[in-house]
Amino acid sequence: TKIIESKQEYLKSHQLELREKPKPARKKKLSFTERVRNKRTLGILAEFKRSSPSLGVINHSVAPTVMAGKYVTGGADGISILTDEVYFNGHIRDLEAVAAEVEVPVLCKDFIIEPIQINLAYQAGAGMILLIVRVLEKDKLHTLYQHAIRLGLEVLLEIHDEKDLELAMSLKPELIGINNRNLHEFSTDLSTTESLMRLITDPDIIIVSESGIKSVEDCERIAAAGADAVLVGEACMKHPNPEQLLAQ
Ligand code: IGP
Repeated sequence: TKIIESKQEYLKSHQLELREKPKPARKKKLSFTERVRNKRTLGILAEFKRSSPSLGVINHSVAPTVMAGKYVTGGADGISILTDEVYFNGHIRDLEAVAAEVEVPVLCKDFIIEPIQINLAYQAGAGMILLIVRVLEKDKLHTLYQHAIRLGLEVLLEIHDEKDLELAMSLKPELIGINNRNLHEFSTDLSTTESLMRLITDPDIIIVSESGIKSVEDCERIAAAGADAVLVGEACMKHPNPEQLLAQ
Protein backbone atom coordinates (compact mmCIF):
# COMPACT_ATOMS: atom_id res chain seq x y z
CA THR A 1 0.00 0.00 0.00
CA LYS A 2 0.92 3.69 -0.17
CA ILE A 3 2.03 3.91 3.46
CA ILE A 4 4.40 0.95 3.07
CA GLU A 5 5.91 2.34 -0.15
CA SER A 6 6.49 5.66 1.52
CA LYS A 7 8.15 3.86 4.45
CA GLN A 8 10.55 2.13 2.04
CA GLU A 9 11.44 5.51 0.49
CA TYR A 10 11.87 7.06 3.92
CA LEU A 11 14.26 4.33 5.05
CA LYS A 12 16.33 4.80 1.89
CA SER A 13 16.64 8.55 2.27
CA HIS A 14 17.46 8.45 5.98
CA GLN A 15 20.17 5.82 5.82
CA LEU A 16 22.85 7.88 7.53
CA GLU A 17 20.69 9.03 10.40
CA LEU A 18 19.45 5.52 10.85
CA ARG A 19 22.87 4.04 11.58
CA GLU A 20 22.91 2.13 14.83
CA LYS A 21 24.08 3.86 17.95
CA PRO A 22 25.63 1.93 20.86
CA LYS A 23 23.12 0.28 23.13
CA PRO A 24 22.15 2.31 26.18
CA ALA A 25 21.77 0.85 29.64
CA ARG A 26 18.14 -0.15 30.09
CA LYS A 27 16.05 -0.12 33.21
CA LYS A 28 14.24 -3.39 33.66
CA LYS A 29 10.52 -2.77 33.47
CA LEU A 30 7.76 -5.30 34.10
CA SER A 31 6.52 -6.32 30.65
CA PHE A 32 3.10 -5.36 29.35
CA THR A 33 2.11 -9.02 29.10
CA GLU A 34 3.05 -9.61 32.75
CA ARG A 35 1.16 -6.52 33.86
CA VAL A 36 -1.99 -7.59 32.07
CA ARG A 37 -1.71 -11.17 33.37
CA ASN A 38 -1.47 -9.85 36.95
CA LYS A 39 -4.58 -7.75 36.53
CA ARG A 40 -8.19 -8.73 37.05
CA THR A 41 -9.60 -5.94 34.92
CA LEU A 42 -9.04 -4.98 31.29
CA GLY A 43 -5.46 -3.87 30.55
CA ILE A 44 -4.92 -0.48 28.93
CA LEU A 45 -2.45 0.60 26.27
CA ALA A 46 -2.93 4.36 25.90
CA GLU A 47 -1.67 5.93 22.71
CA PHE A 48 0.01 9.24 21.87
CA LYS A 49 -1.03 10.17 18.33
CA ARG A 50 -0.84 13.77 17.07
CA SER A 51 -2.61 13.17 13.78
CA SER A 52 -3.70 10.33 11.55
CA PRO A 53 -4.59 9.84 7.88
CA SER A 54 -8.24 9.31 8.77
CA LEU A 55 -8.71 12.22 11.20
CA GLY A 56 -6.08 14.77 10.25
CA VAL A 57 -4.98 16.78 13.27
CA ILE A 58 -6.06 15.12 16.53
CA ASN A 59 -4.09 17.07 19.12
CA HIS A 60 -0.94 19.03 18.42
CA SER A 61 -0.79 20.99 21.62
CA VAL A 62 0.29 18.45 24.24
CA ALA A 63 3.84 17.19 24.69
CA PRO A 64 4.23 13.40 24.61
CA THR A 65 5.78 13.28 28.09
CA VAL A 66 2.93 15.32 29.58
CA MET A 67 0.32 13.09 27.98
CA ALA A 68 2.15 9.92 28.99
CA GLY A 69 2.25 11.15 32.60
CA LYS A 70 -1.53 11.54 32.53
CA TYR A 71 -1.95 8.09 31.03
CA VAL A 72 0.13 6.51 33.78
CA THR A 73 -1.81 8.41 36.45
CA GLY A 74 -5.01 7.08 34.88
CA GLY A 75 -3.73 3.52 35.25
CA ALA A 76 -2.33 2.67 31.80
CA ASP A 77 -0.32 -0.57 31.70
CA GLY A 78 1.64 0.61 28.68
CA ILE A 79 2.04 3.66 26.45
CA SER A 80 1.89 3.46 22.67
CA ILE A 81 3.76 6.16 20.75
CA LEU A 82 3.13 6.72 17.06
CA THR A 83 6.62 7.31 15.69
CA ASP A 84 5.77 7.51 11.97
CA GLU A 85 6.65 11.00 10.73
CA VAL A 86 4.97 11.15 7.37
CA TYR A 87 1.41 10.05 8.15
CA PHE A 88 1.14 10.49 11.91
CA ASN A 89 3.37 13.45 12.69
CA GLY A 90 5.31 11.44 15.21
CA HIS A 91 9.02 10.92 15.84
CA ILE A 92 11.25 8.34 17.48
CA ARG A 93 12.34 11.20 19.79
CA ASP A 94 8.80 11.22 21.24
CA LEU A 95 9.26 7.62 22.24
CA GLU A 96 12.73 8.24 23.63
CA ALA A 97 11.48 11.07 25.83
CA VAL A 98 8.54 9.09 27.16
CA ALA A 99 10.47 5.85 27.73
CA ALA A 100 13.00 7.74 29.85
CA GLU A 101 10.25 9.03 32.12
CA VAL A 102 7.64 6.34 32.64
CA GLU A 103 7.86 3.05 34.50
CA VAL A 104 5.44 1.22 32.19
CA PRO A 105 6.57 -0.33 28.89
CA VAL A 106 6.40 1.78 25.74
CA LEU A 107 5.23 0.48 22.37
CA CYS A 108 6.87 1.71 19.16
CA LYS A 109 3.85 2.13 16.91
CA ASP A 110 5.11 2.30 13.36
CA PHE A 111 5.09 0.46 10.07
CA ILE A 112 8.07 -1.79 10.70
CA ILE A 113 9.41 -3.44 7.58
CA GLU A 114 13.17 -3.62 8.29
CA PRO A 115 15.28 -4.84 11.27
CA ILE A 116 16.97 -1.42 11.56
CA GLN A 117 13.65 0.05 12.70
CA ILE A 118 13.51 -2.50 15.51
CA ASN A 119 17.06 -1.62 16.57
CA LEU A 120 16.13 2.05 16.65
CA ALA A 121 13.04 1.38 18.73
CA TYR A 122 15.12 -0.68 21.12
CA GLN A 123 17.77 2.04 21.40
CA ALA A 124 15.13 4.65 22.06
CA GLY A 125 13.92 2.59 25.01
CA ALA A 126 10.90 0.77 23.60
CA GLY A 127 9.80 -2.37 25.41
CA MET A 128 7.41 -3.39 22.66
CA ILE A 129 7.12 -3.10 18.91
CA LEU A 130 4.17 -3.50 16.56
CA LEU A 131 4.31 -5.87 13.60
CA ILE A 132 1.39 -5.68 11.19
CA VAL A 133 0.85 -9.16 9.76
CA ARG A 134 -0.98 -7.81 6.72
CA VAL A 135 1.91 -5.77 5.35
CA LEU A 136 4.66 -8.40 5.67
CA GLU A 137 5.56 -11.51 3.71
CA LYS A 138 5.61 -14.64 5.86
CA ASP A 139 9.42 -15.02 5.87
CA LYS A 140 9.97 -11.34 6.60
CA LEU A 141 7.45 -11.47 9.42
CA HIS A 142 9.26 -14.42 11.00
CA THR A 143 12.65 -12.73 10.64
CA LEU A 144 11.47 -9.46 12.18
CA TYR A 145 9.62 -11.28 14.95
CA GLN A 146 12.65 -13.36 15.94
CA HIS A 147 14.91 -10.30 15.75
CA ALA A 148 12.70 -8.41 18.20
CA ILE A 149 12.33 -11.35 20.57
CA ARG A 150 16.12 -11.81 20.62
CA LEU A 151 16.46 -8.19 21.77
CA GLY A 152 14.04 -8.92 24.59
CA LEU A 153 11.24 -6.84 23.08
CA GLU A 154 7.59 -7.81 23.29
CA VAL A 155 5.87 -7.97 19.92
CA LEU A 156 2.29 -6.85 19.45
CA LEU A 157 1.32 -8.89 16.40
CA GLU A 158 -1.49 -7.05 14.66
CA ILE A 159 -4.21 -8.93 12.80
CA HIS A 160 -7.46 -7.88 11.14
CA ASP A 161 -8.95 -11.09 9.74
CA GLU A 162 -8.84 -14.88 9.79
CA LYS A 163 -6.03 -15.11 7.28
CA ASP A 164 -3.85 -12.78 9.38
CA LEU A 165 -4.71 -14.84 12.47
CA GLU A 166 -3.56 -18.04 10.82
CA LEU A 167 -0.23 -16.50 9.86
CA ALA A 168 0.16 -14.95 13.32
CA MET A 169 -0.41 -18.32 15.00
CA SER A 170 2.52 -19.81 13.09
CA LEU A 171 4.75 -17.62 15.30
CA LYS A 172 3.30 -18.98 18.56
CA PRO A 173 2.83 -15.42 19.83
CA GLU A 174 2.33 -14.27 23.41
CA LEU A 175 0.58 -11.07 22.42
CA ILE A 176 -1.89 -10.44 19.58
CA GLY A 177 -3.54 -7.15 18.63
CA ILE A 178 -6.88 -7.32 16.87
CA ASN A 179 -7.26 -4.13 14.86
CA ASN A 180 -10.90 -3.14 14.55
CA ARG A 181 -9.95 -0.62 11.89
CA ASN A 182 -10.10 -1.57 8.26
CA LEU A 183 -6.76 -0.25 7.00
CA HIS A 184 -8.19 0.53 3.55
CA GLU A 185 -11.19 2.68 4.37
CA PHE A 186 -10.27 3.48 8.01
CA SER A 187 -13.71 2.60 9.38
CA THR A 188 -13.83 0.75 12.72
CA ASP A 189 -16.08 -2.10 13.81
CA LEU A 190 -15.76 -3.69 17.25
CA SER A 191 -17.36 -6.88 15.97
CA THR A 192 -13.96 -7.62 14.38
CA THR A 193 -12.74 -8.39 17.91
CA GLU A 194 -15.82 -10.44 18.68
CA SER A 195 -15.56 -12.65 15.62
CA LEU A 196 -11.79 -13.20 15.81
CA MET A 197 -11.93 -13.90 19.57
CA ARG A 198 -14.15 -16.89 18.82
CA LEU A 199 -11.31 -18.39 16.79
CA ILE A 200 -8.59 -17.89 19.40
CA THR A 201 -8.80 -20.84 21.75
CA ASP A 202 -5.44 -20.61 23.56
CA PRO A 203 -6.18 -18.80 26.86
CA ASP A 204 -2.50 -18.00 27.42
CA ILE A 205 -2.28 -15.56 24.53
CA ILE A 206 -2.87 -11.97 25.65
CA ILE A 207 -5.28 -10.24 23.28
CA VAL A 208 -5.37 -6.48 22.80
CA SER A 209 -8.35 -4.98 20.97
CA GLU A 210 -7.22 -1.93 18.98
CA SER A 211 -8.98 1.08 17.44
CA GLY A 212 -12.41 2.64 17.69
CA ILE A 213 -12.74 2.17 21.46
CA LYS A 214 -14.21 5.34 22.94
CA SER A 215 -16.29 4.62 26.03
CA VAL A 216 -16.76 2.45 29.09
CA GLU A 217 -19.50 0.62 27.18
CA ASP A 218 -17.07 -0.17 24.36
CA CYS A 219 -14.64 -1.57 26.95
CA GLU A 220 -17.36 -3.72 28.48
CA ARG A 221 -18.18 -5.09 25.06
CA ILE A 222 -14.50 -5.89 24.42
CA ALA A 223 -14.13 -7.56 27.83
CA ALA A 224 -17.27 -9.62 27.20
CA ALA A 225 -15.72 -10.83 23.94
CA GLY A 226 -12.83 -12.20 26.03
CA ALA A 227 -10.04 -9.78 25.11
CA ASP A 228 -7.48 -8.92 27.81
CA ALA A 229 -6.67 -5.31 26.99
CA VAL A 230 -7.60 -2.31 24.85
CA LEU A 231 -5.48 0.10 22.82
CA VAL A 232 -7.01 3.56 22.89
CA GLY A 233 -5.71 6.52 20.90
CA GLU A 234 -8.14 9.15 19.63
CA ALA A 235 -10.46 9.06 22.66
CA CYS A 236 -7.49 9.71 24.99
CA MET A 237 -5.93 12.40 22.80
CA LYS A 238 -9.19 14.35 22.51
CA HIS A 239 -10.37 14.02 26.09
CA PRO A 240 -9.91 17.09 28.30
CA ASN A 241 -9.03 14.79 31.18
CA PRO A 242 -7.45 11.57 29.89
CA GLU A 243 -6.42 10.41 33.37
CA GLN A 244 -10.08 10.46 34.41
CA LEU A 245 -11.23 8.71 31.25
CA LEU A 246 -8.77 5.88 31.79
CA ALA A 247 -9.48 5.53 35.50
CA GLN A 248 -13.12 4.69 34.71
C1 IGP B 1 -5.68 3.50 18.13
P1 IGP B 1 -8.00 4.81 18.01
O1 IGP B 1 -9.22 4.59 17.17
O2 IGP B 1 -8.25 4.57 19.48
O3 IGP B 1 -7.35 6.14 17.79
O4 IGP B 1 -6.94 3.69 17.51
C2 IGP B 1 -4.81 2.48 17.39
O5 IGP B 1 -5.44 1.24 17.42
C3 IGP B 1 -4.49 2.90 15.97
O6 IGP B 1 -3.75 4.06 16.07
C4 IGP B 1 -3.70 1.85 15.18
C5 IGP B 1 -2.65 2.10 14.24
C6 IGP B 1 -2.24 0.81 13.78
C7 IGP B 1 -2.01 3.23 13.77
C8 IGP B 1 -3.86 0.51 15.21
N1 IGP B 1 -3.00 -0.12 14.39
C9 IGP B 1 -1.20 0.68 12.86
C10 IGP B 1 -0.97 3.09 12.85
C11 IGP B 1 -0.56 1.81 12.43
